[in-house]
Amino acid sequence: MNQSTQRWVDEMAKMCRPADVVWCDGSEAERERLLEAAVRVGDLIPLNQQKLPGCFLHRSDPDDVARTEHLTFICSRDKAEAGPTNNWMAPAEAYDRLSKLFAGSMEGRTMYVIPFLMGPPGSPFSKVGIQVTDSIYVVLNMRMMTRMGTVALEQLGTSGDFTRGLHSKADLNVKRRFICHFPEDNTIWSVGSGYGGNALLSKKCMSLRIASVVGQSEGWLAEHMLIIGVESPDGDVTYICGAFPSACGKTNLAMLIPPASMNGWRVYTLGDDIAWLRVGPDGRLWAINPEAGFFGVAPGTSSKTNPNAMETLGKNTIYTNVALRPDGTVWWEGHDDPPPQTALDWRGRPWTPASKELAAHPNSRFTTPARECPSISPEWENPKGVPISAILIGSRRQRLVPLVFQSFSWQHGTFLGATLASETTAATTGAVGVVRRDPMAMLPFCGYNMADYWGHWLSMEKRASHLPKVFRVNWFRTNEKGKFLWPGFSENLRVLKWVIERCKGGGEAEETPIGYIPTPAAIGGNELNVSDRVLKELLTVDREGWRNAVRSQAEFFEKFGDRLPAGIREEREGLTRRLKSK
Ligand code: GTP
Ligand code: SPV
Ligand code: MN
Repeated sequence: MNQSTQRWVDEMAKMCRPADVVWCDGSEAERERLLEAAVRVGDLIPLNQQKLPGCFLHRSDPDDVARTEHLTFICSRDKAEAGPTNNWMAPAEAYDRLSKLFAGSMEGRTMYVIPFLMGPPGSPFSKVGIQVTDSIYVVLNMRMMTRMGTVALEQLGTSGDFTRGLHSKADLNVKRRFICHFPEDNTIWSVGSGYGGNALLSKKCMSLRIASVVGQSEGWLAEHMLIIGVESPDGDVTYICGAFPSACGKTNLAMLIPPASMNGWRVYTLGDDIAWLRVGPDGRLWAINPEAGFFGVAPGTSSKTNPNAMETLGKNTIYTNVALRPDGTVWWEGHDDPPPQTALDWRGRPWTPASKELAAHPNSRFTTPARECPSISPEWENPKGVPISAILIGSRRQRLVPLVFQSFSWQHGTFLGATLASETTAATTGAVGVVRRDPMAMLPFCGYNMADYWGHWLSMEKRASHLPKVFRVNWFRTNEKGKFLWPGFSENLRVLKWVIERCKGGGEAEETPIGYIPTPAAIGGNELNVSDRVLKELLTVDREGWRNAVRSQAEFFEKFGDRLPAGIREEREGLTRRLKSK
């Protein structure tokens, strides 16, 4: 046993005072034991094992169903390091306040020690973390979302270089909930929540908030991005990353199945939420998915929208906050099956189609191993990663933002990312449907000053000779009645096709003040169920609307004062100028 890990675990146990301490090895036998214990303490409900082998349901506390951004803190020594978009607490104060909440918080419970590896074994990209937790649900999720157990300790060897994650459900009281990150100590303390992004410390806490800081100092990027390989009919595979805010379509795009009209095309899944990108010896950006599973949004997932997910979900899956049918199977809004006559809703209360409330929570989720996905890429565990040709930056915008457009340059692409805004979703507590700024889909996940983060993106131009092309996409335009104008899902491949053509020097486009926009002919064609009028609307620049948008960007950028990189200022001036001229 590595001494620094043992010493740290002893220290945490001394503070939390668990009844016992169990080190996880990641074995099958351990999985069986954990599942049994989880069912015994009521963390998991076994589902119909004939219809859903290896599947279980978890109901979380009704006050604990999404990330709580207002209780999430970056605890850097200097407040300015956290920047104006993060909550900040001084490290000494955070340790002091949280120590009091952790003291004795595990009494009568087992403390599980979870060594985990983010990234493929043996990859130069990969990082080790150790999380201690008193939640069996968390252990079982971490077992799917990471490479857990002996494999991580082997990668660590005698090194003390690992992320220290302390987690306790404590009493699950939102008044005593904190998710604190200490980038200077490579440490995360999370108390009072058992929900996904608050409690699976490998995910947003380590792989984005902590990793973004490490990436800045080591010259790489930690991003809230999906990774796919798109095979065109000639057999060539183009790798693409996509940054979309929470619940804005990453998992769906990552598992896309081509529409019948696009014979010979194929999409391979590499990742659905997080990408780590490094400059390779060839001057390109290479990406890995540090995770090993999917923690996906259930509502809206069906054989029509996402058949690959539906197939993956049939076995070895933990469902969180979905509805339970009388036959021991699960259901959610947008499921293949019609609403059940009777069910138990996500809180376990009787539900019928006449009920006013939803059966599944809008942020209900599935946790499932990536390797079981039918579209998983043969390259997904390549220790070198895959070379990225394009980055998509997408969000939910009912108005203004066209279906797709291409940036003029890396600097302009960085500006498109920096000015990203999206309508809020159920993935975080608070109002839904409000437009907010969410740069690079990283607003809740960037572990340091957002202006410095943009500077870091801009600096990639000095580090890499062949950076990906950057595109803005928006699947979510609606008409006056709130109906989606674009069919989305599999038809999004039409957009990817144009993106790939652009990367290879082709693809018909028109130059506009905001970027290159495809001609309707480049996207449309046979069997697309969208009228010419609507397609034109999706690909038109509303100049007046964009002038207003640029004005509102000014207010956001002002928050960053002198730290705002010159490149971002230049792009804003450029856009303003282009929108003025004819
Ligand atoms: P996180 O896991 O929170 O990061 O979310 P995500 O970005 O992976 O989003 P996901 O793919 O799970 O999609 C969220 C919701 O958007 C689901 O209800 C989907 O059905 C819906 N959605 C995804 N793609 C499309 C699309 O192309 N068009 C429309 N209209 N809805 C979509
Ligand atoms: C998101 O909210 O972006 C998610 C789910 O992917 S969570 O793990 O809660 O962050
Ligand atoms: Mn996400």
